[in-house]
Amino acid sequence: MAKTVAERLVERLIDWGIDTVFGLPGDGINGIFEALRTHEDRIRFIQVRHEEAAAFAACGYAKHSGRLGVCLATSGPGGIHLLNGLYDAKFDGQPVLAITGHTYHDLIGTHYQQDVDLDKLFMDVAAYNERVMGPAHVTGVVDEAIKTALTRRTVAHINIPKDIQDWDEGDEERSKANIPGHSGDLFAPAHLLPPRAVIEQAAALINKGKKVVILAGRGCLAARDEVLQLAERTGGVIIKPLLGKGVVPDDSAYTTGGIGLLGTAPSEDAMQACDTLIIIGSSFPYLEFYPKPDQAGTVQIDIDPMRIGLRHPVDIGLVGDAKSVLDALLPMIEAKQDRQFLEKMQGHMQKWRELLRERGTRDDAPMKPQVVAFNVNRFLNDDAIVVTDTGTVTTWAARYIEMRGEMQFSASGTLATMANGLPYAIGAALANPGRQVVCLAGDGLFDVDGRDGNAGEIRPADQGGGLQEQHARHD
Ligand SMILES: Cc1ncc(C[n+]2csc(CCOP(=O)(O)OP(=O)(O)O)c2C)c(N)n1
Ligand SMILES: [Mg+2]
Repeated sequence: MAKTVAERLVERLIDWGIDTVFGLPGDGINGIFEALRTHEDRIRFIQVRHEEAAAFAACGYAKHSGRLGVCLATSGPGGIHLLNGLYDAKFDGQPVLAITGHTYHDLIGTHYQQDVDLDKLFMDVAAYNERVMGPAHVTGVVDEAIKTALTRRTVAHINIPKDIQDWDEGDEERSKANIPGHSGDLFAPAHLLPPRAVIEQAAALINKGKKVVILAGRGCLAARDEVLQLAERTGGVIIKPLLGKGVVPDDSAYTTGGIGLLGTAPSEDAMQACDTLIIIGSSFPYLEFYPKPDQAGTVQIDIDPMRIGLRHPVDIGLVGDAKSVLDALLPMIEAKQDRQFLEKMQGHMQKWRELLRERGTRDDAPMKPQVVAFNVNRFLNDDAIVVTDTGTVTTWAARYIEMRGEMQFSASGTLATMANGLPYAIGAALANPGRQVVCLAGDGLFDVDGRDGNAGEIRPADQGGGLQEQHARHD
């Protein structure tokens, strides 16, 4: 039987290994829902109660799996609702594909029902943004959208008018130029390494340093051992911006924890005193917490050349993934005997930990939020995934949750948008079946999107809500 555009879409997603789509139904995506229904043995649809939650869940899924997150929304208002979650993914560098509907292709631009050009609306948020024109168009567009999202670690968007979703080969007028099957479903990640001479220059700068600070962001999450080795050899201090909270455990002798408004005093002390700064996989935004621009010799390692020198002047930039660059750099780093700077910061950290314990064990009423966050640690598995909302709750999570073992952590870092936590947790749980997932949520969760806000996701199923795996229906 001839395949519809929607079937081709869903089958191409499956070819790319996608097995989870977060979304909310609507008239403008009925064709896609029918295709999801007929392929439900190979791809699951997770229904949320607000499209913003679908985009957050896709972002949480990506953050805690390293895979593409996918969300689906209907034409007009459904697509508009996705935006906040999509900006969150864009700002924190997560690959997310958004799929939306549009009104009938031949009524677009005539002020018809839900006639919102989402491909125009998404021009800023999406690095790839395309409207599907027919059956012969869809496969190539899906391939480019997914490759763009994965390569640039950002948002891609595909929009399909509702009637076109149901078109099949019988409606097709394939252009001669469009050879069937010409595009591929393969993502080949780049493995970049800077020239050896530049790595040597970086090593020489680092070897001169007496007070070394390593700012280890989310780009280091897969390079824990290498970051620890760098600290060990340089007698340096590891500072973790919020998204890098999981890079090294909090009880490591080399870390002074977080930085910024949610960070620790010892990290601020270290930044103010350092003579050498190594920024790895971080675009931590708060400029006032960096060393003064002429204070420290600076090496920056980042996978994206655009980020070199973004927040702080850099003497040497090394472009590549943190693990590979550190593997090449580490043999050139001399083991420093002088541990004065590290030991001084360890002293500050001991005092800081005492302060946290004192605040976390207060017994006055009403109970302080620090006490809750402090005690949550007792219930966390060594591989727990902890996510947090944006608000004062982020401070308690950032400071009091202690990363151990293989624990992961996430927050809406650069967009700092409210009520992301619960949908993040849903995405994280679905990407990591059986793993403990804990969300530190603010009560803003109940307010932010109107009735029950994003907490609509926890309404029991028998009240018409709740997280549930839905069988797509065409009604
Ligand atoms: C979408 C959005 N609206 C408003 C803000 C500004 N803002 C940041 S935190 C916050 C309050 C959050 O309340 P809650 O979720 O209860 O967390 P709490 O601060 O109480 O821990 C607000 C309004 C924001 N960051 N994002
Ligand atoms: Mg609150």
